[in-house]
Amino acid sequence: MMQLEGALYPWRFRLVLALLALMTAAIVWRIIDLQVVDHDFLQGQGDARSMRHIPIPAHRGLITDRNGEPLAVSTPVTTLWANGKELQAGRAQWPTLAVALGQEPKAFAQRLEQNAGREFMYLVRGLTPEQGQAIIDLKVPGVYAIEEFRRFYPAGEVTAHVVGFTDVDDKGREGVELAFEEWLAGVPGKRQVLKDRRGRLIKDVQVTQNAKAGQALALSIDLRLQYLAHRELRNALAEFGAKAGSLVMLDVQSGEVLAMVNHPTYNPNNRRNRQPAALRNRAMIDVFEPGSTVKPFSMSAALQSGRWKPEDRVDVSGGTLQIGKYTIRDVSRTGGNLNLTEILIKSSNIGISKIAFDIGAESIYAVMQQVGLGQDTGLGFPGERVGNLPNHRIWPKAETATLAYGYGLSVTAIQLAHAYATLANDGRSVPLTMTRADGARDAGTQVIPQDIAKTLQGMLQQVVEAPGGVFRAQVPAYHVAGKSGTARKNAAGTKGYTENAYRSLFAGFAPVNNPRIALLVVIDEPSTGAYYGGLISAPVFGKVMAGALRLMNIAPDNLPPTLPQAVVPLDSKGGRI
Ligand code: 59J
Repeated sequence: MMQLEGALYPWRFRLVLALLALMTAAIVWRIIDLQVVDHDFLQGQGDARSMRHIPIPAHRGLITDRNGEPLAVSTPVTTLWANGKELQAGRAQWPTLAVALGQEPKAFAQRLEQNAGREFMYLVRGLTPEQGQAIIDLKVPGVYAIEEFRRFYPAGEVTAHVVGFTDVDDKGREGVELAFEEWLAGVPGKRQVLKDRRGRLIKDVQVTQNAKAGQALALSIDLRLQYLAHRELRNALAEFGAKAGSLVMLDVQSGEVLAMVNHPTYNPNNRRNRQPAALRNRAMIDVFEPGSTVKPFSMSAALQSGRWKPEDRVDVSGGTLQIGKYTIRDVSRTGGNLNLTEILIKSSNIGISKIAFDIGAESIYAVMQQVGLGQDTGLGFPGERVGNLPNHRIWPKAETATLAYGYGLSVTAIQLAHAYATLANDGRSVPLTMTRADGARDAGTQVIPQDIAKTLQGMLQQVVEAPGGVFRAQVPAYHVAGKSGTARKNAAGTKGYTENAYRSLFAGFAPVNNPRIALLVVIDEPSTGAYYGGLISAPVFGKVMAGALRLMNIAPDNLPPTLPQAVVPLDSKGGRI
């Protein structure tokens, strides 16, 4: 066939061959041209441009208090960096750049010289986008910008332990910022760009994936109450020369944490000079022996046993009670026969111990467990401790007594506050929450029978209101219930107790006729002489509770009876007739 065609049209066949040969030659020439002649130039061009993906930072969710007050805000910032090698080309502009950055020109030039060999150095971080653009507009060779977000904490040290903070990469490191990381963080996007060899952006090609912003989070905290608590605790610590302190305020009905403060605290906006002691959210990560503040729960076990009524009496004379080699003491040495309410008012260790011997430690253990002492709160807060409520198959007498008046177990402040909230909520335990409880609420679990909870509320009201009671916890126009505690601290590294280091506590709730707020104040190692919980912590309780009841518009349950008003007849213009 070929031959036949070739024979038929010889000139056409040759023409096709010639054309093919020409085309092949052209291609070969082009290959040689590209691979050999122009090689260096093209290699350079290829290296010089490349498609890269760079991340688009996602906006981190806003954290607010329960009323929408901002507690953690992400603002766009510009970070300027420089390529030390490229900088050398624009030396003449260095002084202008230094002034624009607010730096001393000589020292600045020296720094640039030192970094002349480096391809990356930070010039300044966290400028406003306007400030950043103004410097980019100077067009100094080798100066570049990165867009970032920076977290700002408007309430600073007042909410530091609750809110926590993020690291330089905007990731949650502590507190709510860490606990709710997934909720807050969002997902970074991707942008395709054309960059040169030196990483200089030549062209913004396209956004391949939009950043997905994080979600906002409303905490249960009320910033007004938080400020109030912060101030009163700080003042008390200064007045009594105390080492540290915590305060926890709970909404009795919803389980919401309304305020949680600790001292010492820190400014989360300042990344430098963070002292480990100041970072501690003590209310959740420090455990302690609660001492006499647990006596109401031991008393609950007594009433629940059916063997004890509030008017029953216990002989506490002598001021000491010997249990083997172990001595139980009443610091107040009241003596005599005390009824159950008086045992709480006088805080008699002997009285509650004798009751404990009668009802057995198991029943006290059960109540303490059910109100959450030494139990997981379910909050899942970073670093939160569970504490320890020890159990025994057979309870020795000494352990029985010390459990009843608050030693040998360890709790966190949040647990102790929760236990009082349960008592205040007529014995119904509602799970705690750090976020605003909108709408549907967990009805909770009845852990103390309602009538017994109400009886205990009345007894604790006497602790505050009876003559010789803890009057410093009182609040004008409201009935308050609560219990003080003064506990010797463990001597470090021993099983014994110190002679001169105390923890002063007051826990309680109000208004007694319809309890709404539970409050715990813990003050660590007061040093100016006084150290009783009723003297150190009760006044803080009283002031903070008074402010909270007013700020939350809670109706008073203890108004003085209105005086009869003299009726003065007035004329139509309001004047006296
Ligand atoms: C106390 C304890 C330590 C541990 C004792 C306080 C014991 C005990 C061994 C001596 C001061 C003090 C397990 S006191 O909280 O009884 O709050 O207003 O630390 O008893 O056996 O110099 N509280 N406190 N006890 N330990 N172990 C009283 C009482 C309490 C008061 C005052 C005076 C203690 C009324 C405490 C308060 O109710």
